[in-house]
Amino acid sequence: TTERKWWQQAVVYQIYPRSFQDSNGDGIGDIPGIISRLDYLRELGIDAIWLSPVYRSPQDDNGYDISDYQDIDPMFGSLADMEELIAEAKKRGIRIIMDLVLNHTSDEHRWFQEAKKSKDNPYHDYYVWRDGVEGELPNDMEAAFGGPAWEWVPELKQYYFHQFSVKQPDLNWENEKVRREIYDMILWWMDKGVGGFRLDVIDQIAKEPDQRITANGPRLHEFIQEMSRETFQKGDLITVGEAWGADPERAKLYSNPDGSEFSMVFQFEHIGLDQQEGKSKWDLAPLRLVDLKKALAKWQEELHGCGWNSLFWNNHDLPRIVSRWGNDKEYRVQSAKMLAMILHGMQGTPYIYQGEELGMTNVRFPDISHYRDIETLHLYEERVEAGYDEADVMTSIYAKSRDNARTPMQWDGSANAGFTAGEPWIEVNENYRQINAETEMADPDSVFRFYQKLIALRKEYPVIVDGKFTLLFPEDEQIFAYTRSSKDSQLLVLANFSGKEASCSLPEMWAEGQVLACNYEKENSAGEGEWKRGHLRPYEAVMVL
Ligand code: TEU
Ligand code: CA
Repeated sequence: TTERKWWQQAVVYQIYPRSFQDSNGDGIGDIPGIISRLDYLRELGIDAIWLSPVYRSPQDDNGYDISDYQDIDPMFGSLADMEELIAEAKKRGIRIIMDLVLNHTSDEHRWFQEAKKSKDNPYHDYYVWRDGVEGELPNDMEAAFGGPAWEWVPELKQYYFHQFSVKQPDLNWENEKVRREIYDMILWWMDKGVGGFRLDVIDQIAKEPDQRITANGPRLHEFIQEMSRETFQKGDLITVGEAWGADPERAKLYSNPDGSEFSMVFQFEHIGLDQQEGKSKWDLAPLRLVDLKKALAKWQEELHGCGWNSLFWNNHDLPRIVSRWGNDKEYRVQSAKMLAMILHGMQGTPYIYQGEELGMTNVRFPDISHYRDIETLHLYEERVEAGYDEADVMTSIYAKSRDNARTPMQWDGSANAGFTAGEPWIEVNENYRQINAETEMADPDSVFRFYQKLIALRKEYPVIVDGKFTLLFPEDEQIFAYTRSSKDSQLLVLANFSGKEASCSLPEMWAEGQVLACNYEKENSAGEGEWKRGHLRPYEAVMVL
């Protein structure tokens, strides 16, 4: 068997810098702010921080439009601040994972500024161009944030291709000069001591726009294996690719234990389960637990022993899980803990998104003027103009806007939740007086303390890292239960995913067992969860060894 890698036992925390901690009163989170919160993260017990982009950027897509990969945007601080963060985190046993956006740059990147000067400029073929006639698009492909995927440049009588905003021109990975520049940049960050990389929309770097192929192009794994050989494999890094188009077969290549590509990928099969078939995330449909269990179980079974899963409910693009699939009203604490246990009991590397460990919820701003995200604003414009009922559009936005994840981190009950002394770039969720880190850390039965316990359990019980996953009661519509088994140890995770009482007849072997964690147990009691009688209270969850 291949020896265990450090990131197979690690837990990663994602920081969205703009919303984490402001240190200079401009209402925008920054790197010195993150440094001031490293002790909080050490207390939580995490091993690495995935930092959403802090590079120089015009901020059209909040930093996922990079204009200089080797400089820090002044709004977040300086390269010296970045080097201090790496050093301070290292002192606390925490690695820094940088977010690499390699599918596209900002149109303000010097490469694009050069490329659009002329067709024979040495940088022209760093991007994807098509000759054409104004008003006659090369094809009818759409960009993710609205409008066509082709933008006309009159001086060149050409269109350039952009899968995201018009200010995010796609890079041409067929050009080996592009690949070489990217590899040199990655090695430069590795020399600075970063512990890993998250690769933005990495399955979209191999594309064939004329065939309308925008992901999983024929050369994808060739490019990834070359990048891995030329850079990652020269260090002891964690690398995680964002791959919306991944399936288990592809993931076996991405997360091959031989290290030829990445450590793992973010796949999104479970994330797409509460939307109408063949439509967008804004076209809501209720989640069916049986579908969720089937999707997650498939990934657990298919990658066991021949790949590696990432485990996540949240990120900066997703609504907050306690509002999405838990109950953020009368069962906020119980359901947040239940969701955490289901995720952290599975095989893979768990990711915690800032505020998830506090049970932070979605936001409901009074109207669209309070929203900031380019994707949300485009959606509103598009659907209201198309005649959708404005209340229905807001219902979709309340459920799925990326701003649900981007309201400021709630540190305490003081003004702006302690996030900033100035005007925050986006308003703080008004429930910050009840839900904040200070309150959570003072309460032994808080969501924070439960996450802390789950993280510690992963370090203490090898079966949580290595054990084979087996789903129980696959057709039950309330209970999510599974076992993890290794040669000398068995673990049971048993959870009521619903707000109503549930019961099940547990296999006899589970009549006894040590309760490692239960979300109804009071920290200071030896309380036995109700699970022995196979009876589960609303959102009750228990982990038994
Ligand atoms: O996201 C990829 C992506 O496709 C998402 O934008 C997704 O489509 C959407 O958020 C959910 O509908 C990555 C980054 O995570 C995202 O923040 C960037 O906006 C995007 O790439 C472009 O870089
Ligand atoms: Ca700031």
